[in-house]
Amino acid sequence: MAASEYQVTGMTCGHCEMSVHEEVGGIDGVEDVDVSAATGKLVVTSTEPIDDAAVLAAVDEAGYTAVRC
Ligand SMILES: [Cu+2]
Repeated sequence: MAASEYQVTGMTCGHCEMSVHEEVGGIDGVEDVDVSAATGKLVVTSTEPIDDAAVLAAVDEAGYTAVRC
């Protein structure tokens, strides 16, 4: 199990959290997604170390911008 942390900008509410959760949760190997619009914190738990580029692309797909912490 591996956990990676990211900082997301642009989220304002629960719907934003859900969009990010859905997109990131769709990545292969992702077990759990913890995302907070209040702090912008995104923690991705995965079976294997996750590809940062895949997470950043998924967040971008949801309409937000993320950087690896
Ligand atoms: Cu929102």
